[in-house]
Amino acid sequence: MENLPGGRTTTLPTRDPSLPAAYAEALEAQALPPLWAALHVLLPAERVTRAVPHRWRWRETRPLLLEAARLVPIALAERRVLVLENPGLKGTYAITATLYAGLQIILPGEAAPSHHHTPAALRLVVEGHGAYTTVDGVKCAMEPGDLIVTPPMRWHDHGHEGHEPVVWLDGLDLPLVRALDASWASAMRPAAKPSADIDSSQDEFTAAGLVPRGSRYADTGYPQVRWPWTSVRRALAAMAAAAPADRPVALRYVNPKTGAPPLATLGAEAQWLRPGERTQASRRTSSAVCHVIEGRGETRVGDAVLAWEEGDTLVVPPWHRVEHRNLSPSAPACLFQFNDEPVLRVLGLWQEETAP
Ligand code: 1HN
Repeated sequence: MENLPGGRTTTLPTRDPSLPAAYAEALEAQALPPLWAALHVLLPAERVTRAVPHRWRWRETRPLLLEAARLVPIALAERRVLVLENPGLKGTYAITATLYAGLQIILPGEAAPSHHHTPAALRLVVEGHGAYTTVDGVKCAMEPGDLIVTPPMRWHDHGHEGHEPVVWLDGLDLPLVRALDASWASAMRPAAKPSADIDSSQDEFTAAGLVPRGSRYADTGYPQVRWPWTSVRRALAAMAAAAPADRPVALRYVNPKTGAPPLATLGAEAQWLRPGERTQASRRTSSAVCHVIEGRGETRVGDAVLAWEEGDTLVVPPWHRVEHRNLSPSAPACLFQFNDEPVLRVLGLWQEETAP
């Protein structure tokens, strides 16, 4: 895998210098570039990405978020977010060619107004208590480690009834949707009172393998929009207690009625690393954003070794070999990730290679 500036969005060669000048000009005048001038850039012999492995340390991003909350009124920003922009993709607001990630902060009493848009979004709560996101009228509590999804074109807003700043990680398919020229958002409007004060993870989807015969929630195609961290952690711990030591302990978040990814374009997973565990190296054609929910360790991504602790976020560009290590001799580590795997799969492009 190469992190080349020859990647996707740079301008392609359109001229063959060996052609007679008059002919080359005629081609240009007719908007007819010769394919052979660019064929091996369009179809490289080795996979190419401009995205590079990178880590954002929570101890560095946190004070900058708190400062944003002092400097920028929510009414002005609408969404108070510092974007995790890949250093190889400057000026794109993208963390990989397809994925967007940002850290959003909201203060007690603040409200981020309601809107809807074509990109799909998910939120993973990093710190703080008492905030909520309302998705299509359903009020979803936001506690540390909780995952909330806002599918395309669903109204959503954020509020805060607690006493300390709340920060979450936003993940969107925005660069992908922009590449499709399909990015659009409604105007903002003040949040309406939620129609349901709790979400289905609290009353209808409380146990794996059970789905309600009839639901009190509107049938939106997304029966579950919140996955509380307490449930996910309990499931990981049970799996870790039973699994052989050489089996990875990882769970995929799915639509509980269909088993499909939680969003058409975005997959999400939680992984439990036992004390001292080192995962088998593997690479995938999908890209991913990993967030440390608890613990400390290091991850090799391609040639980079990124040390991490609670609250840190890492980016894994496509086809980069990944190997996680929990550096604690006594405590587990929990990593969350979101990825574009569903897109690669539906296009027939998903591949994984595990080192022997
Ligand atoms: C968005 O709608 C939110 O609703 C956060 O909280 C981040 C980044 C790009 C586009 C839309 C939100 C976003 C976003």
